[in-house]
Amino acid sequence: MLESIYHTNEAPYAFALNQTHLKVRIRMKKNATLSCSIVHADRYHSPGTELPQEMEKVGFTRHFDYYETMVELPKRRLRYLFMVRTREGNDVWYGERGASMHRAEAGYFHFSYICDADIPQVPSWLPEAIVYQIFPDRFRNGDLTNDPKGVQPWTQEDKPESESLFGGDIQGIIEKLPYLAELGVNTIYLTPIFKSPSNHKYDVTDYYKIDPSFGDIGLLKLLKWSAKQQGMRLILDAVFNHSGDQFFAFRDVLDSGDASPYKDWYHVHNFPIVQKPVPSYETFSHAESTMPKLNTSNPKVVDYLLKVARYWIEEVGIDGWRLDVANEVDQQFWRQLRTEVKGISSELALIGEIMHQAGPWLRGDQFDSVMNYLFREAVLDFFARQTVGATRFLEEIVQIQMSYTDQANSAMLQLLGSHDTERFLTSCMKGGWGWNKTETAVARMKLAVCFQFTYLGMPMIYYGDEVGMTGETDPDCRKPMVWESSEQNGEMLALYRKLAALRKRHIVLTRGNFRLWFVDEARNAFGFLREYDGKRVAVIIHHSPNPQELVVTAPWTASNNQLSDVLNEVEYVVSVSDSCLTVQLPAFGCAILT
Ligand code: ARE
Ligand code: CA
Repeated sequence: MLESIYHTNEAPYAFALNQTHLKVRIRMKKNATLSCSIVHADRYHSPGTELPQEMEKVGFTRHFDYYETMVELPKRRLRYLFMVRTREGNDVWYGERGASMHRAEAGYFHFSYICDADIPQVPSWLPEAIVYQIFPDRFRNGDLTNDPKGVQPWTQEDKPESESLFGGDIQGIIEKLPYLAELGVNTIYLTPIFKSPSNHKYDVTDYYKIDPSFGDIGLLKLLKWSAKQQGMRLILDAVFNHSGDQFFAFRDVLDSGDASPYKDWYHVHNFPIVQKPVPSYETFSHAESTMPKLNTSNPKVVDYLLKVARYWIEEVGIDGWRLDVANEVDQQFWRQLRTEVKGISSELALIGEIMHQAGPWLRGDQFDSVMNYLFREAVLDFFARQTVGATRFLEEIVQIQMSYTDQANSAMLQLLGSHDTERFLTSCMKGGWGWNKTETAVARMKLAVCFQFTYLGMPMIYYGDEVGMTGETDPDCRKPMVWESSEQNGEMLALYRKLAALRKRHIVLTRGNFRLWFVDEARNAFGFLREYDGKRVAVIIHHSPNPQELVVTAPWTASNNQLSDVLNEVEYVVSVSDSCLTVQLPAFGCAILT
């Protein structure tokens, strides 16, 4: 197992939590170790003065076990190596020179100094955020007078096409703030609202104007103000990877070609510039001619975009940005954006749109969070597609978690779907056992939502998911919001409200760490604990179509041997003789025990 041991002195294997505490993680071959300790001292103390500190096994993935601990560094400096006890009872030493049976050969890792500026920090409100994503054209039409030409009736019958317009607007969102407050969300994220010819507005014409079919800056200010009255924050979508082809700078390049002062704002392959049949410049995706890619290594472009980011924060007081196509823009640009934005306030949120592994962007110098599509994939596999069992699901969840710092994990935007994907309920209806698909689809989605709301990070609700909306991928997932209560799934809505309320009531559900409690592969069930500041919650997820009685070791010793399930409002008694807990779980049931 020597070759399987891995650690490095940077995130996510070593990262500061504050000026004097360092989180240290190490990975090794699964089931090959009995224990692991970190042996450490201040870097300036003489070698040999290191003391061992036992690490905790915090999780496993398909092939690896992970151990973690928090080391206190009164002087901010650390020298360390690891001592791993193998199943065979041998001691292996592991330091910057590698793994060895001899301590002297292993060398030492150094975490040289915890510099203030390098401590990863996320806005303090992110772990408590419950985010509601709105695609403005489809949420609520609050003002018929601003409707663009060709608006379709607000019904579910006609499938939305790529070009469809439904007339939703900012006034509609303001009107529905009480609905959102009652749902329990505290953060609204709007996909782009700046002037643009499309319904989605990812092809921006003017970064300083609200699209007239949505409203104007006055109305956005009113939205921000009204949301604040209801305790809600507002996040907007920034499209900085590309502009629209109607954007003034690109128009100028189209008009003046090589002579345009804006020609270096883009990546033009050759002049004369052509849009069709194949654009002679870099674009978003394959050849989206209406989305020319901006050259963010041009300081003028950087300056322009940073001013845009600043403007909406200062003028309207928005609480952060979601950054479109974040993984295709240079990281140097994102660092500059962070400096600019955090210079205004460290409480402003920066959330990247990165659908894959996002480690490089989440080390504290670029984003606070990303839209966690990897989480969505894992949840889809287990709850919707049912292609994996409980063990494999947890392995995937742990793998994602172990690739980020604690700070990033606490702020990750956990989504089941978005305006770019099939809706989660639709995936549940397609996946799974051949029988009873439709009936169990809702139950399976509800169970997934229970997990989403009791796990780390910020749960995100894609508008309409809470009332049982269905839809294939873009554009079908963008149907107009269902408002008639007779057409809404009331049980789904009630569950979302309940979970949002529980998250508010139990701080441990937002601030607590995550520890596996048990996995029962045969019953396709698992349990985990969230712990914070002496408070604890235990969650059981039971993904099976049959009601079952589960007997598990009590998650902790309660003084009165009583546990309350705050989701279903039942009381359980822990058997004193064997400290076992017997829980009655309905089909696709969840229990949240305090
Ligand atoms: C339009 C049509 C679509 C059609 C497409 C074809 O609506 O039906 O398939 O054109 O070109 C915006 C609009 C879209 C529009 C698109 C192009 O919202 O409706 O599609 O512009 O005009 C990748 C990127 C990721 C990006 C997705 C869409 O990495 O950044 O593709 N997401 C953002 C926004 C989108 C937005 C844009 C970017 C453009 O959230 O809404 O699209 O500004 C795998 C890959 C991912 C890939 C993903 C695609 O997971 O690994 O990298 O994401 O598939 O789903
Ligand atoms: Ca309207």
